Amino acid sequence: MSRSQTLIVGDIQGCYGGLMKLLEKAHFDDKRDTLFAVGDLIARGEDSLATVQFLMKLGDRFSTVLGNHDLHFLAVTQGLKKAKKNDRLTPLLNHRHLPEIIHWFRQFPLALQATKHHTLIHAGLYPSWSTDKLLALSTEISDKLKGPDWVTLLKNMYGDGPDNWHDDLSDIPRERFIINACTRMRFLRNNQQLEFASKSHPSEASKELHPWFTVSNPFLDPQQRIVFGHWAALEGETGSSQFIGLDTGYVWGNTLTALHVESNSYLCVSA
Ligand SMILES: [Mn+2]
Repeated sequence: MSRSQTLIVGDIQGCYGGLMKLLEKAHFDDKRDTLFAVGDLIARGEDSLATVQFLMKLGDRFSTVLGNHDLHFLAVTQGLKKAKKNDRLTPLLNHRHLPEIIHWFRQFPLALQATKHHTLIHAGLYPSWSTDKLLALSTEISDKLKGPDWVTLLKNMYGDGPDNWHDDLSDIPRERFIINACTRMRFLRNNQQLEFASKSHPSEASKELHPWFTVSNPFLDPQQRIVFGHWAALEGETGSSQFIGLDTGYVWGNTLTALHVESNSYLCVSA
C-alpha cells in the first residue's frame, strides 16, 4: 500500500478544472491523502460552486485558511458588500445550499499549523509575530467568525487602518489589523507599516517598500516554514526556503502549484 500524502495547494480562485488536473497528477486519494489550501478558494475562476462542493465533500481530509476573497464572499452573502466586478460567484450565491456553504467557510481559521513545521497563512506572517502569536490572533478572529457576532466582524473589517501593530490594540482596530495582515499584506514600509496599494513583483516596487518576508523577524522559529498565497505577481520567488509562496497565478493563465509535503517537492499544472 502506498503512503499517505499531504498536499498544500496555492490560490484555487474557483479554478475547478485546474484543481482536478493537479489532484490527478498527484494521484490524490480522498480516502488516504490530505489536502490543505492557503485561501482564496473562490472568486475569479470558472466554477467556484463546483470547487466548494468538491472541497466540502472531502470532509476532514481538507482544511484551509481564509483569504480576502473568502471573507469578501461571506460579506456579500450578508448584503454588506456587492460582489466584485470580475467575480463569478453568482451560481454559488444563488445555490439552495448557500446556508451550509456559509457555515462551512466560517469554520476555517486565518492561520493553521498544517504539520509540525508548516504554518499556513493566506498573505503572510507580520514580522513582529511568532507563529504561536499568529495562531493565537487567528483564534481570536475565528472565535468571532464562528460566533453570533460574525456579521458585525465582517462589517467592521473593511478599511486599511490601523497600519501598525501594538499589543494593546483592541476592538475593531485590533480585529481589522489582524485580518488585514493575515489576508491582504504584501509590502511593509520601513517602520513595519502595512501598505496595500502595491501588488507588483518586488523588483518593480518602490525602494521604500519591503516584502513582508524580507523584514527580519526575531520571533520566527527557524524550523518553521511559512506557506502562503495571495501574491500572484511574486510567482513564488521569496529567495528563502523558509517562505513558501504558492500563488502562481493559475487564474491569470499561469500555473497552479502545490507543495507535496512528504517529498518537499512541488507539483504544478498549467492553465
Ligand atoms: Mn488573496
